[in-house]
Parts: sequence; C-alpha cells; structure tokens
Amino acid sequence: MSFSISADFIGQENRQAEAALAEDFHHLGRQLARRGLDIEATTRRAMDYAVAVPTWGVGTGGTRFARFPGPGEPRNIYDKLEDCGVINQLSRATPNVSPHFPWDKVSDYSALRQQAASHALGFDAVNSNTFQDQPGQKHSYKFGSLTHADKAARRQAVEHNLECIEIGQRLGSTALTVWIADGSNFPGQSNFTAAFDRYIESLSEIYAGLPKNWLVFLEHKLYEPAFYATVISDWGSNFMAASELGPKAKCLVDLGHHAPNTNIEQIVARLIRAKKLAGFHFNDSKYGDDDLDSGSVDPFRLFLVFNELVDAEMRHAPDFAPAYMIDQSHNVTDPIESLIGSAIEILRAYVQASLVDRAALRAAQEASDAMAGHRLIKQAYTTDVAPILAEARRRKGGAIDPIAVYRASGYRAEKARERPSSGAVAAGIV
Ligand SMILES: [Mn+2]
Repeated sequence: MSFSISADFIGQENRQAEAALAEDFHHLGRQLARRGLDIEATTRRAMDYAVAVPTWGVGTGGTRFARFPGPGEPRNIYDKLEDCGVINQLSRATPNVSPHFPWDKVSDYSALRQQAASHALGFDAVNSNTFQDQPGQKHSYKFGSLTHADKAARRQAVEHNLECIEIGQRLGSTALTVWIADGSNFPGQSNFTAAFDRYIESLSEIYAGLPKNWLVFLEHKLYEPAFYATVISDWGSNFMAASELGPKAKCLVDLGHHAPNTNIEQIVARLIRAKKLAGFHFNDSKYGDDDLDSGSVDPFRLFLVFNELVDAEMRHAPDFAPAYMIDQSHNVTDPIESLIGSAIEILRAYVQASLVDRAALRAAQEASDAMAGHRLIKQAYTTDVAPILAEARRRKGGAIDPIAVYRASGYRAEKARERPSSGAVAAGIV
C-alpha cells in the first residue's frame, strides 16, 4: 500500500491556521469593499482557476552539466501521477496533467486514464518529442525532425505526432503541443526558407490528422539547442505558421522562449487580437530559457501577462480560451514544492489582475493620464491577495499552507522508501 496524504491530516493542519486566515480574509474583504470589489466574487474566481502541471516536471531536472537526483523520484508515469495528485490535493489549482511522449508511453491507456482519475486528475495537451532520438529509432533527429532535409526523417516525425494525437484521444486530451528543436548551428548549414517550407508541409499533415474538436499548439523558442538559427524562433514565425495552417493551429507562449527584455505581455495582446493565442507554458527566467519557478524572479511580468488575459476575458474577446500549463525544470528544489509554489504564484497573478479597476483604467487611458493608468495597475499588483488564495484552497479541501502541510506529511521520505532509485528517469526541458 503506497503512502498518501489523508484529508484528515490536511484538516488537522488547517485547523491551526483557520482563525488567523478568517481574520485576514475579513480584513481584506473590508479593504476591497472600499474599492467597490466583492471578495466573495474574487474568491470564486480563484476557486475556478486551473493550471496544468507537466508530467516531466515532477522529476528533478538538470542542466547540460549535471543532474542531482532527489530522493523518492518518480520512476514512471504512475509515480508521476501520484506526485501530480499530491500537488492538486494540497493546492486545488492543478486538476490536469500535460503528458509527454514517448516518455509517458504505456501499453494500456484506458488504465492510465483510470489511474489518473483515481488521483482526481485529467489530461491536458499532449506533447510530442522529436528533439531526441529514442532507442531503435530508424532516422536520427540530429539534424532536425519536422524540417529535416531528409524526407524519411520528416515522415517519421510526422508519424510520431499523429501517434501522440491517437494516444491523446484515448486520454481525453483535445490538444497537441509541438515544439521542435530544429535549426542550425552554423551560417550556411540550412536554408531558412526551405526549412520553414518543410515545417509547414509537415505540420499540414499533422493538422489534417487533428480530430474535430482538437487544436494544435505551436511553440516557438529563440535558441537552444540550435545556437545560430531556430526554425520557429519567435512569435512572428509562429504566427506565420499558425496562420497558414488554419484556425485549429494556435501559438503557445512559453515565458522563457523570448529574447531578454522582450515585452511578452504585448505579444500576448497581439495574439489575442488575432485569435491565435493557444495558451502558456509558465516559468520564470533571468537570462534565457532558465525554466525557473513561475513568479520567482519577475512576478510583476507574470502579473502584466495576466493583466492582458483578464482584460480579454472581461471584454469577451472572441475565440479566447487559453490553455494554462506550467513548464519548468526543478534542479535544486523538491519538484512537488516548486510546482505547488508556482501554481500559487500563477493564481496570485490572476487574482491580482482581476482586481484592476478596468473602467477607471480605460478612462485614464482615454484621457492620456499616464500616472493614473500606472497607479491603477500598481494598486492591483500591490494588493496582498494571499488570504483569498488560502481561503479558495481551504474551501476546496486543500491546504491553507500547502508547502508546510506537504513537509509535515512526510510524503517525500515515504516515497524515498517506496521508490528505490533507478537513476533512469529523464526530466525534460522543453
Ligand atoms: Mn515549453
């Protein structure tokens, strides 16, 4: 029998924090009421928000220099689901997981779906992998996959994506996320135009294989592993591709996949306007695609992204239904703690953005009152919404202080006993 955290334990831990939370929640409610805001309505929004966790995120990540495995790491997709279940049990914000193939391949997907359901989890977008070679694979992706100069390698990559769609259908997913590592390391190595043409040709075949209610999320990334040029390097290339492919193709924004100092929130606004925003891979970064915990380095940027999202939601922007996913690499922390913390930070940004006085902001903008507009944004951003987040979790049966409860539960130590290290788990960074 494998160890799990009981609802009784969470309730018991919560009881010690309930009185203080009630006091803080009440006080914040009075503050918000003075601004014409209803804390109950905001709390309901917090309760309804969800962000998916990646199955690859619960294993310890690494860099190209080293990986330092933690104790009790998940050994397979079943262990990963167990860990993802704990993240949702305590945070009540992550009811879906985003699987990755072939890493999460099994022989029986209806059993996998049932296993996920037993942890109260569903499946979000499925991710294909043509950025590394698998054992026994006929054609190598060393020089590309969907854009490879060799037609047979492209064919193999297309087939893999079609297989991912098939698996996703059995899991209840409705989207395929495609990120390719294709690009070049040397000027002259590859023809920019020919590579992009081949991308469109390959993606057209995948697009044709999408079931009726499915979307394909195209993910761009500036550089790495290609260091001179990447085929789908930026949102412009992404938008060109998604536009050529059709309405079921949309652009996924990974927060770490842009040049330093890029105004990502403005890109988000543009994609919303073009009805092409697929959704997000949330993470944070300082220098490049660092895959750090969401909101850990620049929480204001995360808030500004959500400011655009809530703005679009409030004005009922057409065809606006972004998918929210976390994509991080946890190299020095317990991945469960990082994912709980990240889900909280994402939710915090969403709730703070929900507090922006939209009518007053519009008026300030119409009047070209720069300072008034900025102050309205900052008023929302500097509001401490922690009591709303905690109360939303408590009402849904989660923990008032999820990371403290996780630590007190002894879950990791139990798993270290149950899961002898195989050293085989790969943690991906995409
Ligand atoms: Mn990503």
